[in-house]
Amino acid sequence: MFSFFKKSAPAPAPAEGPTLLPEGWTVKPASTPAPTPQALATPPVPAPAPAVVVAPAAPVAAPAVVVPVPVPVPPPAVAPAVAAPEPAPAPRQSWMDRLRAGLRKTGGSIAGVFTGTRIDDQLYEELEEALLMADAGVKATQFLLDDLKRRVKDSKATDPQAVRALLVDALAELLKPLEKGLEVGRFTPTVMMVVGVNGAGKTTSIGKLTRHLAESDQKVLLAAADTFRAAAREQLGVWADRTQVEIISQEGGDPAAVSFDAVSAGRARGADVVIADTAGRLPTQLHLMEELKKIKRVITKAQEGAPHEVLLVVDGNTGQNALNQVKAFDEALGLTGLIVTKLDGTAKGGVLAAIARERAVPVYFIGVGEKLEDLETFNAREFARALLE
Ligand SMILES: Nc1nc2c(ncn2[C@@H]2O[C@H](COP(=O)(O)OP(=O)(O)OP(=O)(O)O)[C@@H](O)[C@H]2O)c(=O)[nH]1
Ligand SMILES: [Mg+2]
Repeated sequence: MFSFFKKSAPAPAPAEGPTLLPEGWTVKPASTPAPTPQALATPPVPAPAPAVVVAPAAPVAAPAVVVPVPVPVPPPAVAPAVAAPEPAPAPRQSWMDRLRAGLRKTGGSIAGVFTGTRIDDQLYEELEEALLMADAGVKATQFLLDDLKRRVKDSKATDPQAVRALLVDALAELLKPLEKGLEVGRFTPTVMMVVGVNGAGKTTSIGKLTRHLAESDQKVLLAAADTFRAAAREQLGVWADRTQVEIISQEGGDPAAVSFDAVSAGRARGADVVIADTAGRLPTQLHLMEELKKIKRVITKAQEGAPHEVLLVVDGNTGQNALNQVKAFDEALGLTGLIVTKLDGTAKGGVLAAIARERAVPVYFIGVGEKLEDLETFNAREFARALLE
């Protein structure tokens, strides 16, 4: 059984202290932006503590305590590493079908390599070409080829279909380090910051994630920290409307201030999860990357140890470019997880292999379409099978 996220018991609460603000940054009760009407009819946010200018605040390590949860939550999504097809529960089976359909373009050209009758140099050359075309990148392609040749030798495989099955094993093993479930419940609230280039699917993915969380009785508060695009707030609102979700927004305001308010409000209102949606930007736009760093710093001022998750949303369609984004955003912000969207209809789904080999940031979710059910947890073997079987 697969669950969309893992709910953990709360970690011991950190000692309450004064609100720490970054250098040059003060928050006075009078200037605290009032929640907009879109912040839904909720009680006013208690003003942050009087401004205390402290620089620089020492980062506080989150307590590394993992407590088993005595709640009826299914175990984390880990598929047994066996070659035999494992029976999947019905919803997961229909996800497998969608995943398979979505990855057909990428998988088709790789699977085509195994239609011959002989295992020879030509097969390996064609496979190398197919993997490179799928944007697996030079390093992962080389790694997979070497690993596959070793497996073929060890198993004494004689027909190309057996080689294909061995490639499933090799790919599943390569992708395994990317498999990690999103965890909520250890911190109250669990604060997530979502970043990425323009149009990657940030807002849509937050909407889907929010629905899943809300349906599991998690109280979610959204920060519309994309203050550039008026439509962004409405877009979030469409998803939020159908749930018990609040949105903190301030059109044209400072995204760091909105994030600060949202985290403060989340704490005051007992939210389980606060998610900040940020505006799209290229990692080469240095001033905009600085702005993201500032949002992250200010979130830490609003809650010690936060943000607990810095999630990068990448468009799987962009192939090797997605890998470059992972590297650049990771260097700037220290990513904790990825959401890889638009794997439907792309011929570049091999990029996950490149990410696994070159910058193994966990992939929490993958998306193969625009609907709620098109975003699901990532499972390495499932992905390898959907791609190659
Ligand atoms: N085919 C497909 N489309 C997707 C997927 N995820 C998101 N989209 C679409 O991608 C488009 C952009 O999505 P947004 O969520 O607005 O992207 P964003 O990253 O928030 O964009 P900005 O805020 O402008 O940077 C929308 O039309 C979404 O419906 C996916 O997995 N597959
Ligand atoms: Mg957006």
